Amino acid sequence: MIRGKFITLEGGEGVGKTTNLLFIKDYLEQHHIPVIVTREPGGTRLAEKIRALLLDKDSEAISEHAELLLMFAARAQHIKHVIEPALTRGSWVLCDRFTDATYAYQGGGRNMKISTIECLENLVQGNLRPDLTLLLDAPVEIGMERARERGMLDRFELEKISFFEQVRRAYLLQAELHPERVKLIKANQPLSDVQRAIVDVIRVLLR
Ligand code: Z5A
Repeated sequence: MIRGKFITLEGGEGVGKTTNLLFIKDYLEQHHIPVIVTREPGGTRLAEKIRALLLDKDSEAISEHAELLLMFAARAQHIKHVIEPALTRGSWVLCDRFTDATYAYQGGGRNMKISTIECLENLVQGNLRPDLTLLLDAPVEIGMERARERGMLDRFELEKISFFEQVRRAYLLQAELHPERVKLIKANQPLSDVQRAIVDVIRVLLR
């Protein structure tokens, strides 16, 4: 059995990850590729409970270390019960956020040590890394405006604009550090143009 490909979608608030994930799923299915769609934090029953704890804006103040460890606890469950089994049976996995989000939010946004994140990444993931990461990038205000229009904001979405600027910079750094894996897509253009750029990148994986 040929192992499936692991594709992640990344970017700040409201850049269009969820919208484009469904578009990519349809595109792959049209090419007869078995695919599952999942998300982080989340993707299993336990990991979804951890997600609810992490996004709850009314919880007690969550320490930075607790936040980081909860992200990786959810990820460990997700990898073991969803991602690895799917890849092994030949299915492709499309995941709404993965560890680049940890480098961006906990590393960039919260200023946590990159070496600590790397250590947890190696512990929890072993050799598992995405085959392709689509980084949807747009000025922070555009994404925040889209998120605001959607209504209720979660614990992360209540952060200050400077936090999201740091997140964006950290994401762009990930693209610089891993140019072979992380492909930058301009997300502040009409959806049809965003999707054309996505197809150009995905097509290469299909060859
Ligand atoms: N987090 C973390 O800190 N560390 C980690 O390791 C991980 C996550 C994995 C939950 O993520 C939070 O967890 C997240 C980071 C943290 N914090 N926040 N915030 P999430 O993925 O669930 O949350 P999100 O970023 O807020 O996702 P989102 O708001 O759902 O955004 P999106 O999926 O990128 O956008 P969308 O729903 O597809 O689109 C938003 C709207 O814009 C929608 O109405 C679309 O129709 C519209 N849209 C999309 N594209 C376009 C274009 N091109 N033009 C015009 N309108 C558009």
